[in-house]
Formats: sequence, structure tokens, C-alpha cells
Amino acid sequence: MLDLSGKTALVTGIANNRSIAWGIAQQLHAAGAKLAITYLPDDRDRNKGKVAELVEPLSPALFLPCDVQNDAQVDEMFAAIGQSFEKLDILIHCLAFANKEDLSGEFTAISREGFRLALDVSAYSLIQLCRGAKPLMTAGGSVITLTYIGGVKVVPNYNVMGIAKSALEMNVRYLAADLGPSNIRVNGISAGPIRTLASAAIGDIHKMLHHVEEVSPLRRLVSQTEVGNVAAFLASDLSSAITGQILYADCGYEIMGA
Ligand code: NAD
Ligand code: IMJ
Repeated sequence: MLDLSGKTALVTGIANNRSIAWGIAQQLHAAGAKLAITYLPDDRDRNKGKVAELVEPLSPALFLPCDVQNDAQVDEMFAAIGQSFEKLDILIHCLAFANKEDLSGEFTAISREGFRLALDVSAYSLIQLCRGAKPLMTAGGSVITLTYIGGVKVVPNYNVMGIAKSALEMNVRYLAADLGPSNIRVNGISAGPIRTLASAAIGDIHKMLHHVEEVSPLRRLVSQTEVGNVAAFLASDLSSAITGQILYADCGYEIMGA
């Protein structure tokens, strides 16, 4: 098992026990990292309770609200981390959002507001979180985001999220170039399709999952734990020369032509 003891990690994007971020948090914890975990607050704080209960076994040092559309809340989150942690080593960006009606039907139907929302939450937020993390990453750092092949190739219904992932992947490269001199690495994991809250809501997802099971070289889907292991590697010093890259954790699906 790789060693992350002495390292601290900020993990965003846990909604429930199927979240990719949950798989990542578990593997970072298993490797010995100290965790700050965030949740997306809702009106009645129901999400807070749910996520708090789920992550309790990982005994996070910090548990904080973080809606990336709320600049003041993001600032408060980094202030709290700065006060509690000597330094921050690892940032996990594992979130995306588009209006549900923009994830099916005609691509040309996307509204200016729907486009803005998807790009804001799913792509701009990586820049925003890197800016906040930079002054805390005093011993260097590793930033990891989650992306999908729909940002490179056309996947039915992915629509505006494809544009957002494309922007996110280019953000990875510009951020890697910008933050490299501070010894902060920035990489993306392009995960194959996984059953989560963010995919369950999608029409035809079952067909898509079945297709990947049939076509991928490993003839199966990737698991949250396997994505977590790739994240642990990218977070660790074992990957110290890797930055600006998108690593596919998709059971080989990306190499196939048909
Ligand atoms: P998920 O629904 O469990 O996670 C999405 C997270 O985004 C949730 O925790 C949600 O609270 C958070 N979020 C949404 N809006 C937010 C905001 N304004 N501020 C802060 N957080 C916000 O689903 P998931 O599949 O685990 O998705 C995590 C990441 O993995 C996403 O970037 C997604 O695009 C990516 N991904 C998913 C798959 C898949 O098939 N599930 C494949 C490749 C990549
Ligand atoms: C999402 C839409 C269309 C096709 C899709 C997906 N396929 C996969 C996903 C084939 C695998 C899941 N994915 C990779 C995502 O990035 C999902 C992002 C997402 C999902 C929702 C659903 C609920 C909602 N808004 C969302 N915003 C982003 O209201």
C-alpha cells in the first residue's frame, strides 16, 4: 500500500456512498492521509447530515460546506483549512453540474444560462479551488480532477457537459503550467462510466454501461475504489514527474475504435 501519511487532503464531491469522491476519500484515508471533507449544503441541511454520517469512519479533521457557486463560502473553507492544517498537499476536485434538461435532446437547444451554469460549476471551479489551495500548498501539492471521455469524443446526451469537460481538461494543462514552478502538479482522471447519482439520472445509461462491459478490453466497468487507487497514486510522490496529464481509468475503453 502506498504511503500518504503526513499528507493532508481536501476532498470535494461526496454526495453518497456511490460517489467517486467517496471511493477516493476511502483510499486516501487507507493510505494514511489526513482529510478535510466538504459537502454541498442544501436548504434543510439534509445533505450535511447524510454526508457526515457516511464519512464518520474516516474521522475527517475538518467537515465543511462548499458550494463552488458561493465565493464567500469557498474563501471561508480555505481559511478554515489554513487555520487547522499546517499545509495542504492534495486537492480532489470531483464535482460537476448541468441542468438535467440540458443532458438530453438537441445539443443546439442549450441556453446561454445553461451553458454558463455547466461551465461555471464543472470547469471554472477547478481554477477557483486551485487559486485557494495554492497559498496552502507550501510543500508542493497534487491537484486531481475527474473527467469523462465525453469531453473528447461525442457521447449521446452528454451535450453541454462535454463542452464543460473539454474546458476542464484544458484547465488541467494551463493550471499545470502555471502551478508547476510552485511544485504543484495538476492531473485529471478520465473515469469510465460508473453508476452514481450523476449517471443514474441519465436516460439510456444502462445501455451505455452494458456497451462498455462488452467492448472494453477488461470486459467490465471501473469501480469507485479503482478510481480511488489511481487518485492515491497521483496524490503520492510515486507520480512526482507527472503533471498536466489525463489518465484514463476506464478498463481500456478509450483505445477501442469500435
Ligand atoms: P456524484 O453525484 O456522486 O458527485 C457529483 C458531486 O458534485 C456531488 O457530490 C455534488 O454535491 C457535487 N456538486 C454539484 N454542484 C456543486 C456545487 N455547486 N458546489 C460543490 N459541489 C457540487 O457523481 P459522480 O459520478 O461521483 O461525479 C463526480 C465527478 O466524476 C464529476 O466530475 C463527474 O463528471 C465525474 N465522472 C463521473 C463518471 C460517472 O460515470 N459517474 C464518469 C467520469 C467522470
Ligand atoms: C451524463 C449525461 C449524459 C450521458 C452520460 C452522463 N453518461 C455518463 C454520464 C454516458 C457516464 C455521467 N457523467 C460522466 C457526468 O459527468 C454527469 C454529470 C452530471 C449529471 C447530472 C444529473 C443530474 C442533474 N445534473 C447533472 N449534472 C451533471 O440534474
